[in-house]
This record gives sequence, C-alpha cells and structure tokens, in this order.
Amino acid sequence: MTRRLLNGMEVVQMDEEWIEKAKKKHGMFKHGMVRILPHGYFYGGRAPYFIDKIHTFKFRPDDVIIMTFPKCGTTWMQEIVWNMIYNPNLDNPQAKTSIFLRSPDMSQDMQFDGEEVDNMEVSEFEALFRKIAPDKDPEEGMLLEILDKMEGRRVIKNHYPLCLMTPGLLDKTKVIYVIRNPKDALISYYHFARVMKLFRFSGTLEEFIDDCLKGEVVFMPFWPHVKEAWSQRHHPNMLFVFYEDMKADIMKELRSINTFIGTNLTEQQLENVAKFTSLSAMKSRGDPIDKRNYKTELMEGDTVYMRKGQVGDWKNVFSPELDAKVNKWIEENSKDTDITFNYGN
Ligand code: PPS
Repeated sequence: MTRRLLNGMEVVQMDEEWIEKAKKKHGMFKHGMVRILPHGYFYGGRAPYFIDKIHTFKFRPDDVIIMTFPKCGTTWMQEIVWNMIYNPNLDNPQAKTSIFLRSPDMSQDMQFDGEEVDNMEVSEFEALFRKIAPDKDPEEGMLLEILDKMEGRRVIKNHYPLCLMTPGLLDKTKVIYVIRNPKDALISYYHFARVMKLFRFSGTLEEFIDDCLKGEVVFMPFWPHVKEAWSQRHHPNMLFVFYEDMKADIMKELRSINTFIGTNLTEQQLENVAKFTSLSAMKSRGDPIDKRNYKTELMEGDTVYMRKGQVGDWKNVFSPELDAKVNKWIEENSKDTDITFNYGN
C-alpha cells in the first residue's frame, strides 16, 4: 500500500538490501530510510511522522524561521537573528548558552533516530523536554514540543524544504532562507558527515559527493530545496540571503535583516551583532552542545559548526575530475532556474 504524508506526498521506504550496502560508509537510522516523492528527499524513517506533525504545527506571526539546506550558513544566521532580537547591546548572559537550545531545530527530531546517536547527544534536549513536558513521550518529538512551549519570539532552525512545511507557511510567518554555493557547501557537509556520529561517513570526499549527487545523503537533493525557495523570494515574508553576500558585506545583510524582522536596531547595535557573530568570535566562544557531538579525533578544530567559513575553498580541494563532475550536475540542474552562485574569485 502506498504511504502518504498528510500533504499527499508519497513516502517510499528504502529496501533492506540497499541499507545494508550503504551502511558500510554512512550512518543509517534505526527506523530505516525513506524518500519523499516527487523530489526524492532522503531522510531517516521517522521523518514522515514528524513532517506530518509540522503540517499542523502552530507557527506564530512573529516567528523567524531560518530555513536552509545543511551547511549553508544556518548557525551563523541563527546567531545573528537571535542576537538581534535578544542581545543587541551584548548584555544578555543567555547569549553564551547553546544556540541549539536558544534556536531549536524543527528538523532535528528525526535525527535522534541515528543508529549511533547516544544519550550524550540527546541529553540537554531531553532534560529541557522533561522539564516542560513531563507527561509526554520523547518519541513524539522533543524539539517540536520544546518549540511549542517556547515563550517570546522564536528563532526556529529548519532544514526541511518549504513543500514539507505547514501549507501557506509564508502567509503565517517570516522565513529567512540562507543559501551557499553548492561546491563549498558539499565540502562543508563532507567534513561534518565524517565527524558527526549520526553520519559517521567513512569514505573519501569524492565518494561523499558522488552519493550527494545521487541524492543518497540525508537532506539531499539540494536543487529542488533551493529552487522552491528561490521561486518565493519576492514574497514579503521571505528573505533570501546568500552566504557569500554575508561574507562580502555583513553590515549590508544585517541592515536588510533588521528591516525584514522589524528589530529597528541602530547602526551601533548592528555593529555589535556583527562583531559578536563573526566567525572568530563564534569560534572562540564555542558551543557547549556542539563540543561533544562528534568524533573529536577526526576534527581539525574544536567545533564542527565553525570550521573554515570561506568562500571558494573548493578550489584548494577539488580535483579537476571532481570539479568537472560537479559542474555537470550544476549545469543540468540550473537549466530551469535563473539563480546563480558566487563560487569565489
Ligand atoms: S548546519 O549543520 O547545517 O547547521 O551547518 P551550517 O551552520 O549551515 O553551516 C556550517 C558552515 O557555516 C560556517 N559558519 C560561518 N561562516 C562565517 N561566519 C560565521 N560566523 C560562521 N559560522 C559558521 C561554518 O564554518 C561551516 O562552513 P565550513 O565551510 O565547513 O567552514
């Protein structure tokens, strides 16, 4: 029997044989893996349950949703928006607590089902969840419950595409969609996947990118995610931001975010936020949750979320063969869109 989401989309379960083969290189999920048609979004087996919950989730008019494909500048934008709202004068002690609790991730519940995710990784979320919802079952979605009970203006992280959110989301609340050139994003994803226990990727960069291009890495495919958001870029509740533009002129981007979310900050306050959320500042503060959720022996620095933060690093990393393969993928997928990326000079 065909399994369908509340939004009518079809869910296809990956077969056991495929999963056993994929397991040699990638971490898999306890409830298997699924694809959501028509685009083929690839997620852990519990995603349909949580996506159905998001379908009826109560968004509020003052929410700010940071929507991204992974590794495109999510954490940076979360810090920016949270600090613009709650810490423009840099005097809020909460700012040093984990961004994962100040700005919870709507798409995270599915990820706790990873075969190698251990209690350590879940503990802070579980502690908060037990406090706010002692009678509820964590299996029903800890992050969704935490978000539901959250007071004040919510800064919500989310990696699901627009089509898997509540219908008419943009008429209900504000979305900041951050995107980055896919070459740098793929490299960032590779480094993340090799150190995160959830992904525990054990192959080469070439193998990882091959699997991404086939849509066989969690959250793939990249293009429909981006194109759908791009098609909504003129909606008054959508702000479409390029990571490379943030790197080039952060004050310009902060001014437009300031207008978009209506924070009315002064130039001085925007300068404060820019300084506090710079790569070096975020790196030196670190994050209490981020610091433990990976195999540290593989990591060059001390965080997976603040690694190099560069534009065009792919040039130092891609072989000519890999570059040709990725260019072909970009070309094939760019035919029906006018979005263009800055790949660095
Ligand atoms: S995730 O896991 O999807 O939420 O990751 P995400 O935060 O989207 O992406 C991580 C990459 O963003 C870079 N980053 C930054 N760049 C510039 N300035 C600041 N403040 C900043 N914070 C995070 C981070 O370094 C990752 O990119 P790479 O290329 O891996 O360094």
